Amino acid sequence: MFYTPFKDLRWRRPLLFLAIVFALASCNRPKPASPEAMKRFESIIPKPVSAALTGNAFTLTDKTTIAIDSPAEELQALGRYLAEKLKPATGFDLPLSTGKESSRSGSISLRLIKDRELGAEGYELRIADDQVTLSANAPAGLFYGIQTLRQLLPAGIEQTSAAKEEAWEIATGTIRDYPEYSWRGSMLDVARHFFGIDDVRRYIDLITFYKMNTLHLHLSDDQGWRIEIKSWPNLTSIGGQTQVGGGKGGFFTQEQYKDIVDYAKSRYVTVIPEIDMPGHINAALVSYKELNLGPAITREPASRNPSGPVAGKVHIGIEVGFSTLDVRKEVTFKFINDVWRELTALTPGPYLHIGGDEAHVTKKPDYIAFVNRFTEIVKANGKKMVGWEEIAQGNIDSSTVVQYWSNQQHAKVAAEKGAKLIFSPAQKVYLDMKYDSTTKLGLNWAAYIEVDSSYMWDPASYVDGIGRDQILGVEAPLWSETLVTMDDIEYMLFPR
Ligand code: TNX
Repeated sequence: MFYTPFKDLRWRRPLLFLAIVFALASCNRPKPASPEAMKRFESIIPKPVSAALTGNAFTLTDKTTIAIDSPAEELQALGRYLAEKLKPATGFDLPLSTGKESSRSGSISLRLIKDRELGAEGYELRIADDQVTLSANAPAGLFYGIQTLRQLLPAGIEQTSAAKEEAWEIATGTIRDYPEYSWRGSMLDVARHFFGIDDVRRYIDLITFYKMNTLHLHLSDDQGWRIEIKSWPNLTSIGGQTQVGGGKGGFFTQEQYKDIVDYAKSRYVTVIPEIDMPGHINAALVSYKELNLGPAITREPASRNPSGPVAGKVHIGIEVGFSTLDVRKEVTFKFINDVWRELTALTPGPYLHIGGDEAHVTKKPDYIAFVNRFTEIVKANGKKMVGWEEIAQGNIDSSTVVQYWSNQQHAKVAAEKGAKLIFSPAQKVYLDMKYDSTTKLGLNWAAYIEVDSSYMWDPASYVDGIGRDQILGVEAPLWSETLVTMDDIEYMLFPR
């Protein structure tokens, strides 16, 4: 006979006890985080204010729930957004539940709190091995916390169809984050080459993954006019019909543009419309001859044409600085007023961007008078004016936002006049600059911009005498002279 401890009563009790302890321990025992999960935790872009690992892992499964502490529609929409983002790759249909008690083991809970330090866009993400808690003062903060959560999961989570992942693991710990600047933007040039609403939506999704909140759309330039203006229909029926290289161009109807603005809003992005004036305006000059002062395409300083204005020729090249509105004519201001009245009606955000760059053939006094008059037009529309750095030459004040791109002198003058600045130094953040001399797309007039160079600079110490208080934020423009497809866009955008 063998000796069987289970039949021996003296053994039965302690063994049973051990079995129970073991069973309990193995189901509650936190799983240590994998090195990959810890690495993701430490590589969030942009870098959070603080991120402290605690060493274990939370695993997303088909049993995970999304718990929302309030029935408010905006929070419910954020819950749905999170579920939608997690579904394609995992195949999980994570249910939403509402109410404070719904936050429990196995949930990712979203809640509003009061935490002064986090401000309007900050969040705190606490990841325990059995539960994730995302807290913020306002919905925007929860939205940014969700972006962090996406970055913490294995990269496969971004696939649009079922991904092979052994475990959807997130390292445990606490992340607290809030932005250094309120204007975190990118500009997309839809004028040189036209990009339609699906591309713009995707662009919005891409920039929000990195917590950007501003999309500046460059809606007009010499080569094309891209937004329907009902009172001046030729702008799109003539001025919108081509692009660099002579392709077919295109434009947004006002309905489509509204869709973009609404979509952006659902992603906590403000759209800034730019109509570039008084230069970069050939597409409008081609559309309406009364706006011209002379032959539209000339590299000579513009002079009044004695025989009256003539419509220009379409421009499909990439040279800049040759066109100007005739800013001494009232019809020009009727045009400007009509355009901005219609665009203001499509713009819930506070800013209108008037361009103002490289007006090389506008006489200087005319340019200054133009900027000054524009200040009034923008105010009359109840908005704030944004313009490229050259507008610093006009009577600007603290309500004006000046976008610095190349000339530090203009930036300094703007700061002295009390204006706020957006920093877009071409040598650092012009995403249309080539990475190096072998890059097939892009230009190189400002610099070759390698990835490290685009990261290694600090706006607050970039221009002598301009500190953080005067800087509203940073914006990376993507000019599209050489970009034709969404793939081209993404190649230049990432990883910079
Ligand atoms: C300069 S930056 C421009 C654009 C060009 C860009 C190309 C600025 C305000 N004007 O018109 O597209 O360079 O890099």
